[in-house]
Amino acid sequence: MILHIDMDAFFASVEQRDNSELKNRPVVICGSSPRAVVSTASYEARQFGIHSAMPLFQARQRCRNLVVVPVNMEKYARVSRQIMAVISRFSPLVEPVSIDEAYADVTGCRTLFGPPEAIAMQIKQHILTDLSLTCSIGIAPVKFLAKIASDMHKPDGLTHISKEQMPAVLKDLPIEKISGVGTRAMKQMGVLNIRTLGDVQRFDADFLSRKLGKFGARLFELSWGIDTSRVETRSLRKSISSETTLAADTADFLEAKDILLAHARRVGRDLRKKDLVCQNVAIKITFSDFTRITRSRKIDAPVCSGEAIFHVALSLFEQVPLKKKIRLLGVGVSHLQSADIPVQMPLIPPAGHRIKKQWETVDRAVDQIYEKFGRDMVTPAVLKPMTAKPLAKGGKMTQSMKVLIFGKVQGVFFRMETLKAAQKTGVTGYVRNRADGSVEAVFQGTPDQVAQMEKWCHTGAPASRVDRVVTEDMPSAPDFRAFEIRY
Ligand code: DCP
Ligand code: MG
Repeated sequence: MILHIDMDAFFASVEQRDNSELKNRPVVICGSSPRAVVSTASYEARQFGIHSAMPLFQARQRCRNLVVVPVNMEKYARVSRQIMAVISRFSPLVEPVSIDEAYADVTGCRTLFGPPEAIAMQIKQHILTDLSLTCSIGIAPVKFLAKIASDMHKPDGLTHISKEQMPAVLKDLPIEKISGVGTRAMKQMGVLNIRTLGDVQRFDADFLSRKLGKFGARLFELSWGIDTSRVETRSLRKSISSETTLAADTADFLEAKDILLAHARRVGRDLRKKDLVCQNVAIKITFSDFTRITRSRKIDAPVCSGEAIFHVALSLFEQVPLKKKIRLLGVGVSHLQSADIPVQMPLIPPAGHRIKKQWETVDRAVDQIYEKFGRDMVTPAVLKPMTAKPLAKGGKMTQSMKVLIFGKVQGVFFRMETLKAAQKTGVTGYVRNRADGSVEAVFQGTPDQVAQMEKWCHTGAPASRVDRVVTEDMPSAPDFRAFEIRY
């Protein structure tokens, strides 16, 4: 028998537990940007129709007294480890699947702890008394049904689907309850008039495979209650990803590229921290109208450097026609394996192999600096964070502007001349060449100074031909002390 344990409104319950003022109130846990989305909502907030992934502004519209609490991931990770420790007291076969859920195979634990319901009740009791939190547990002969069962009587539920009850439950089970059903599969099943697993039973395996691919074959098995997946104790994570909702929707390819690089580096760092390598890279884009696409690619040899991940992510990104503005961008990796597993190298190393290895060495060195001195000591020049700074001394208004200059602007010369002009004007910031041949400059100073520099960009240095100048006000002022040339 398999147990699936899932915490109730996890992040919110932890915060309500730790702050008595939040008890019985509609609470959402949310990032801090103005466009943040809800991570989770307390059950009180859910009564207003508020749910995970809902933009905060919408949640506020639904409930005027909503309490917004910032995410404290470290705390939730700590509590998560405590929960997993409780479950592990009852079975050696525990598979944590996310921060707040785990499977436990309790087949061989009857003599020690009693039948599955008794074990589930003890786990619930310990989580309540030791951690002051509630969870919901599903018990079933197979994994996928245990997960469905844990969701049936939330919060604080305990649902047992016995072998005898399985056929009846399967028959009426709506297919959207099965994890892994994407919108495309849903559409195709709609065409076939499939709404429940009972409907799936009307078709044979070949037909479903033809119509729905690999997923069709799995669906066929599930419809008859067959799920051969086991509880995997090795807590190797299946995927690692990093994504952000942008501060403002963008259609700027270069900006998107920088964001992809930042995510790729973060994912690479996570991989190396866990001594893992990946062989599949994916990107996720949500557009301004909330439509979402994902693209992924398997790569020949496992990698763990941010640069290698970025390379694949960028080539995936370049194939996506950008007809709408981007709202969210993310990079993820999967097909993970331990970095220690020896990899068969081809006799002739593939092109770029040496460079790939060099990047891994650079990344590992940077990891060590991070560990020792904190996150922002070393950052690729293109990703230098633009941290908000108070107004300049004396309370003078400062303005920051990013300028992109396209044309035959003759890099070195243009940069030197920009430096001189900027020093003369007294602005701070930087100028640098971009990979596409354009020049990027960021100026910070009084609005007058910035306007002067912007004008200067149009005329440019003598002998340079400026075709197009794109300016953009920057929301936060960068921490510049002088004006510099960046490479
Ligand atoms: N989470 C998140 N963003 C999402 C979904 C979830 O950050 N889009 C986080 C917050 C949740 C936690 O993961 O607290 C666990 O996710 P669940 O789907 O299990 O949701 P909850 O535990 O919050 O609620 P439920 O009682 O429905 O399980
Ligand atoms: Mg949960």
